[in-house]
Amino acid sequence: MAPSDDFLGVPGYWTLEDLARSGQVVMFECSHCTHTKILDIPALARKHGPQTRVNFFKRNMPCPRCGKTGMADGPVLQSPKTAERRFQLVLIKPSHYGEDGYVIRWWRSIIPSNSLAAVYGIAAECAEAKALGPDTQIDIDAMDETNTRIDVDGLVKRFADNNNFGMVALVGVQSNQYPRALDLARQFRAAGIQVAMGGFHVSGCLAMLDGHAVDLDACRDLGVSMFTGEAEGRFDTILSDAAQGRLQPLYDYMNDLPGIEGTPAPFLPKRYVERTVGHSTSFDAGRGCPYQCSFCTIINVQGRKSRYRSADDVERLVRLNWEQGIHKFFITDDNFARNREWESIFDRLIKLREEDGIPLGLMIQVDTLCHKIDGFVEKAKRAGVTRVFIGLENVNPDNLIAAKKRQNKITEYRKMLLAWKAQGIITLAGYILGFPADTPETIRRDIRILQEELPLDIIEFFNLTPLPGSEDHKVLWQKGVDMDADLNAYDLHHVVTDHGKMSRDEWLAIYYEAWRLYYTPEHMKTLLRRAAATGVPIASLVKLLVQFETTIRLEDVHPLESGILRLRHPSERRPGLPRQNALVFWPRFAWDTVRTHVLFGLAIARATFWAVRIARDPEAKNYSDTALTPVTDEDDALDLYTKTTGGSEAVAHSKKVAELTGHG
Ligand code: B12
Ligand code: SF4
Repeated sequence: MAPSDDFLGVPGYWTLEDLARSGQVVMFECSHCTHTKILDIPALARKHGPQTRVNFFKRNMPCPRCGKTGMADGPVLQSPKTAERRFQLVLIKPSHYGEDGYVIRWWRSIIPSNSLAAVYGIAAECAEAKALGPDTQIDIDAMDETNTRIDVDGLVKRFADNNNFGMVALVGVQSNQYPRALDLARQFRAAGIQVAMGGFHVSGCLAMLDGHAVDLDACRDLGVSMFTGEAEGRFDTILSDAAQGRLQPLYDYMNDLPGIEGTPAPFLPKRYVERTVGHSTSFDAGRGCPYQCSFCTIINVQGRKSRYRSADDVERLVRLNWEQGIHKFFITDDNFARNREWESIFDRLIKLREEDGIPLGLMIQVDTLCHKIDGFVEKAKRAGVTRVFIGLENVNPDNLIAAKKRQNKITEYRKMLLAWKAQGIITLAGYILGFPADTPETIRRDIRILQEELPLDIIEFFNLTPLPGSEDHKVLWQKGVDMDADLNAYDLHHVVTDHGKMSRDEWLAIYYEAWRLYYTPEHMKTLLRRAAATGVPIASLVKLLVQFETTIRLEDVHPLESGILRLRHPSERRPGLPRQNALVFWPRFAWDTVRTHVLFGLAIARATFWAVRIARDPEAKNYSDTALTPVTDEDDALDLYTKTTGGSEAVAHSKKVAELTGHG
């Protein structure tokens, strides 16, 4: 059989002779580094004999780039004409610089990038639909810099081999990643490669500021095209402009947010997902949040109206992933409880799990009132939720009101957390430090309240940060209040502006202290005891405790940016900082790696030892403490209500509401 002119397939049984006769070009794609290579059929036929089958090369030919064998995705046949036009689309989700000036990068990162998956899904559909015409193939490569080194020289060469026909897309760029994104862009632009950038920094700034702040002119100066809003339904326009070498300086879709039902789902092929610990992937089942927290950028970029994927969309993407063996998902909606379709989505996931046997494991994000929605927590459990992230933010009602987070009622916290505990689901909560009423003393007191009175597992501390795109930032910026000019520091792990009651140094010091105060050996043991008593998976909790206890202590990186085995490369140091001599750099790197991993190993051993002892204790199931005690009238005496400013008013208010409505 001779291949037809437009045939695309995997004809592994063809011989080299068949191929030579057909005049087609054969393309292999390396399954390890995605390098593509056009095979020289006559040369191979001379070397291996004309009767050698194509499959032989698939298994045995080393990749010219990474040297590994296994060209899994090939061979692909194409006519010589079509193979001439291969648009190179390289999607890069940049990381940012750590304290030592090196990019934060790991052998394996903990959390997948949904922004990357979202743009990949859209781009893949454009490629499949031949968005650049029938003769143009779109080669897509996706890199999350938190787990992949961006080999700029290699990429520049790849583009040069294709006459720079293509584009680098800097994806999901947050404010803290903007300086790194520009440093990458600068190198590609110097090689004449087209670059476009999207994500929360560009979108947030254009939504709230004057079109130039914060530092957007840097993109204009470099000739980097900016994209605001969402890419669904627009990406083909960008690709087509790039293919004609005519990328516009700005694509502004900020006031035109698309519906996302039926749009391409976030998706990453397995070879990328494997770069995260636990091989989990992600999708957003919806966008938009009805609330108005003043520190939040999301409502100003994705809007306050709930936009959602349908249950059919979700089933499709789950099945697509299950086909590649992936069944763990982070549903990235900021507040899944306010997704209008939460119930139909949960029902479908329950069906996939209980009837079709897909062993779903889910993490979701919700608000503090989610337990009041009938059936929400119970359905979450049946759908496969094992971890839930709650935007608790603070225990002091005055602080919550200052942040316009009025929907957070501290009188509901215990009920909500106990509802998740009753289902054996691990709770993680975000806790913000640096609200107006905070001082080091009140923060210490509040952490003790969190430990003793709230049945919470993991706390993630953040510094209140005026993120570009938020109302807080806009107000400070308009008033000309001093804010750190280095966007790299807007990672919520730094302090970037002043506080009324603490100096910046005091604030930063209490931030580090907060982590130490919460993750004491004593409290970690209490958390494991609570887990054993309530049926929370103890091994899973051990992993989280080790991650959250060690990342700041050993790496000085926020745990949400953590991973396994921190990697560094001399080329990844922030421009402006001195390049270290290789003879100094590598021995230091080796020493740091050994030292950190010995300490990391000890932390794992210690937590495992505690967990095994607690799990084996015949009394473990009978453990109880104030936090685990069901909510009663006696709760009024808790420090949560008596010690915080506004706490007792919150109790009085909640009682009044109960009296008036008849609901307890
Ligand atoms: C999931 C999530 C995470 C995950 C995964 C990261 C990720 N980006 O996927 C984790 C937990 C790791 C994380 C960590 C952090 N996050 Co986060 N995160 C989110 C969250 C909730 C969802 C991201 C998402 O998937 N959005 C949906 C996608 C589809 O939207 P998108 O990224 O904007 O992409 C669309 C468009 O922008 C556009 N687009 C994007 N790129 C490009 C490129 C081109 C060329 C084009 C044409 C279009 C385009 O097309 C996409 C599809 O429509 C957002 C809030 C939100 N609702 O977006 C916060 C958010 C992005 N995170 C934020 C922050 C601050 C952080 C941290 C620094 C803080 C911290 N310590 O937690 C760390 C940084 C670590 C890191 N390496 O990313 C801020 C960023 C604000 C800002 N101005 O910088 C946000 C907005 C939340 C907030 N607090 O306001 N985060
Ligand atoms: S609840 Fe969360 S997503 Fe909604 S406005 Fe507040 S911080 Fe933003």
